[in-house]
Amino acid sequence: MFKNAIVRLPSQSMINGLSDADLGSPDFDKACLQHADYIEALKECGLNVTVLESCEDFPDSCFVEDVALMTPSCAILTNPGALSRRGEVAHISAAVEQFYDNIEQITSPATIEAGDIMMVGDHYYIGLSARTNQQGAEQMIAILEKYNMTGSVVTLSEVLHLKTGLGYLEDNNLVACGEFLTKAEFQKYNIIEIDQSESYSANSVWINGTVLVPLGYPKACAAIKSAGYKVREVDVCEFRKIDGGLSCLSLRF
Ligand code: CIR
Repeated sequence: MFKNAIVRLPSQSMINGLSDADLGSPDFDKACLQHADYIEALKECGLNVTVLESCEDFPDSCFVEDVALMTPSCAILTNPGALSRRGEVAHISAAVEQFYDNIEQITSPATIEAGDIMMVGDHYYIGLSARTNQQGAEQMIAILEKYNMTGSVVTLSEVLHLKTGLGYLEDNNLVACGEFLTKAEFQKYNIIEIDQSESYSANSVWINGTVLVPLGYPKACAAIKSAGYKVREVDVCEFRKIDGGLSCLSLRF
């Protein structure tokens, strides 16, 4: 079960966020309303939500998931592969210190963004992506092992981050799309297949028995409901325009 979440309010500069989406610029005012509803959804799942001020210098800084990995034993500050995002780490550390005594740090030349890390119990799958390199994965695994946890590497080629196409819903259930459907390491899970036409919804998030699903993906919603979960839809279409999904918008621990 998770108790806490940290989020950061979107900055007006989000219109300049990194994007391959080709969906136009986000509407800042709509994004703020969507973000407020996202916070509400986290609270409905029983989380205490720490809301950090927006950070204009960093257009992608509302995607706090990428700059820290919060485990039950320690927090690990990352070293984002996107240079424009590296400075976000210094801005999250004070908030992380409020909750953790054990704080570790990934250092260059290793790079890693925690959107590439999926937790399954005390094991962490780490995607090698354009943002996360082999050294990043190795440093992360060494830190996890120091705290009696484990990690393994997953290759990916079709999506930005591992969790762009994959999400663990606890109870041995995964939502997965595209290249992740056939990977050998995931065949031991019950895979809830996300249709390619709804690929964005593969970034759905389990929180304390409820699954947050992005609004507008009816097939995914139905499949997750029929697997027995309570679903809470959240409209994050303005964040999708800069390649952000539901999981990216919070740290949950
Ligand atoms: C980026 O490209 O870094 C942001 N525009 C989106 C980050 C999304 N984060 C995530 O998938 N964990």
